[in-house]
Amino acid sequence: MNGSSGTIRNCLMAHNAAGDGGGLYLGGTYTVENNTIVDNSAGDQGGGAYNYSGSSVLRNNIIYHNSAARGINVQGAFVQSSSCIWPLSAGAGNISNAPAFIDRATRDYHLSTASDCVNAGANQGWMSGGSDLEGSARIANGLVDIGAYELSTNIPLLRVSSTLVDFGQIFVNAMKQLPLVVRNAGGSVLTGSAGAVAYPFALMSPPSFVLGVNATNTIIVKFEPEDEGVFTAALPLSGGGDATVTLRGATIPEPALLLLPLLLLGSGFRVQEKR
Ligand SMILES: [Ca+2]
Repeated sequence: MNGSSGTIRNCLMAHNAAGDGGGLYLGGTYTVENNTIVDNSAGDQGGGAYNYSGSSVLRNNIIYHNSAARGINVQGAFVQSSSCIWPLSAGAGNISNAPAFIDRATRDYHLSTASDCVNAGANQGWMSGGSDLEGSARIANGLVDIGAYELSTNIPLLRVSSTLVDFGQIFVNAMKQLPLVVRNAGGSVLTGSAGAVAYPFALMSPPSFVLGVNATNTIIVKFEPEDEGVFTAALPLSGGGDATVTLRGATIPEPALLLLPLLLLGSGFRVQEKR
């Protein structure tokens, strides 16, 4: 589409090829929202989408797994927000993790429950009473999903603030605590729990949690090594699709060992003073 304006909404554009703009070629001022633009290729610019002139809005789109010589997924003037596009661009709500489709190999581009695109879009006025690509309600579970398909099952979805809790280095026999926030990104109550973790890590808060829609719970994890070394352990979380968080920490040498070379150096100076 060239030299004009308009809205492109709720479309799947996949497995196309072009010189520029493998999935979508624009030249103008468009609003591009809630589309899934994947597995396209461009010989030159913009494997997923290319804007030749003007500036277009990209909102709530998945533009991923495309290829091009320049701009693997997107090239040209776009204002991006609440979209799943690699590489990550500035703009509110953008994410860059892979979209986690049901089965990309068989071209099933529905979102899986593990997808970070679920409930990660920005709601718009047209969505109230509106539908997605398949005619399902455009908003399920209170928030619109990124992409053309809404995950309509009304299930709890567990999300963690980070898949890695890194304690860095502390002294042997020292102790450090860090928080991990779990959230229910789904549309019904989540009943979950944190499993046991191995030494030298331990949970400092109750392992079980019940989360309403969009509610959070903070799990406190302790790192208290009694031996030197580098430690990793898995923190398994159950409920809402489950998740596993990696715990990592290491020790730094005992203070006495650090001071030993300084003490030897100091005694050397005293010997010289005697002469
Ligand atoms: Ca949703």
